Amino acid sequence: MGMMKINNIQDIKRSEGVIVFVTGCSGQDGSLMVDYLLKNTNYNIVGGARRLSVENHNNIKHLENEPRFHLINFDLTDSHSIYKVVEYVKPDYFINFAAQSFVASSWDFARQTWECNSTAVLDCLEAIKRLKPDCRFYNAGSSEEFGNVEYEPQDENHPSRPRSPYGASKAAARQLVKVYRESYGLYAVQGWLFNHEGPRRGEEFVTRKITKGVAKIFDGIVNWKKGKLKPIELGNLNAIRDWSDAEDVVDAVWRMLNQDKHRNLEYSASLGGFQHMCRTSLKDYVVGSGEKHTIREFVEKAFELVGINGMWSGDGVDEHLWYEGGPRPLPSNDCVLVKINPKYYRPAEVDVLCANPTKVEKELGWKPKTTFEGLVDKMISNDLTLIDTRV
Ligand code: F7E
Repeated sequence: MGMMKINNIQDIKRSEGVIVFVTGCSGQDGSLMVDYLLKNTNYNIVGGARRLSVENHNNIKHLENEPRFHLINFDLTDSHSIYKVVEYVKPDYFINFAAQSFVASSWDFARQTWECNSTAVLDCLEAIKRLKPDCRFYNAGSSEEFGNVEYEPQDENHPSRPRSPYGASKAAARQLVKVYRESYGLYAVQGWLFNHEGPRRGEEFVTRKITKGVAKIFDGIVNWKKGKLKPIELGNLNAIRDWSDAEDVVDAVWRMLNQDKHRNLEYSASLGGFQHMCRTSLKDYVVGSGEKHTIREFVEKAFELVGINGMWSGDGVDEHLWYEGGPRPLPSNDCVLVKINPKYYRPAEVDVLCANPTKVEKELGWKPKTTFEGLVDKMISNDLTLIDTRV
């Protein structure tokens, strides 16, 4: 497999058909959005990814020879980069999945988080308003905006109570999206996406960290590689999250961008009619499974799926998961599967998140396909394959 071809923006000719611009297209959500659009529409897709000295195109390398996909270098924190795309490509949809998306890093890089997740969103809105006012804009919002929650499950009316610079940045972006929608009639929406995962998830997020760690331990036990039997080091096991399959979530995003089709909204073909619909009828939706699990339960499910039994002992920083049996007996019975490393504790924690997806299901017809167990299984199977190829 060669290097991905990077296109010049100027060379992407505005064709007759619809063009969708997806930022963060080498990330989990961006790449899944591109796959979804290739499968479900006949549109052309321009994908923006940041140029890195060491390329990371794993999530899009299967698109190398896809004629409807055009990769460009793009940096959300450079307003010129945004303006150039909107000016030359004139996209019909602008889906913003680029972000500083790792909550834990947002304390260490608070300003960068703010610039990428809030200020840059303002630049997108401003560019669209000036150069392509009928472009539909989606910004990735987050359940982290709810933060220190007031009630469960959280719906669209839950107040914004962020607990991290990340949550605050997404909450600010939401206000900007709303202001531009109401002031200028832009089709601009921002869903509250609860945690969503899959094989393309970055390895520092807790789900992927666990499935990758479990796959390594499984391999270490089956093939008896003592050096590989390293415990997975985690932080707060008591946090509760609502995990969905990211593939299901991008479908909800596309529905949010096409509310007129799902909710039979009337609007005249003129820009005035379009803007009136945008000002008066568009909604932001909560997207999640409505099911909650602790990090500890995720760990248990992951080990269970590869046939490893564990037993918990201790509390707080002393909590451990011990090997109790599985694919083979081990020479010693002191094998630790999981231990706590306090460096993964956060300065402030969001203890529990759980979505109330009633509105997105009823009004947009969204229906997730993957269950919690199905999701963990999908991630583990993928991580086991990655190990196999290295043996
Ligand atoms: O943490 C706990 C950690 O980093 C989940 C992003 O997509 O979803 C994601 O944010 C929980 C937290 O995701 C470790 O303290 C324990 O309570 O997988 P995470 P997140 O922070 O929930 C929201 C909706 C977004 O919008 C974000 O962009 O797991 N946890 N031990 C740990 N977390 C990590 N990362 N690593 C640990 O070792």
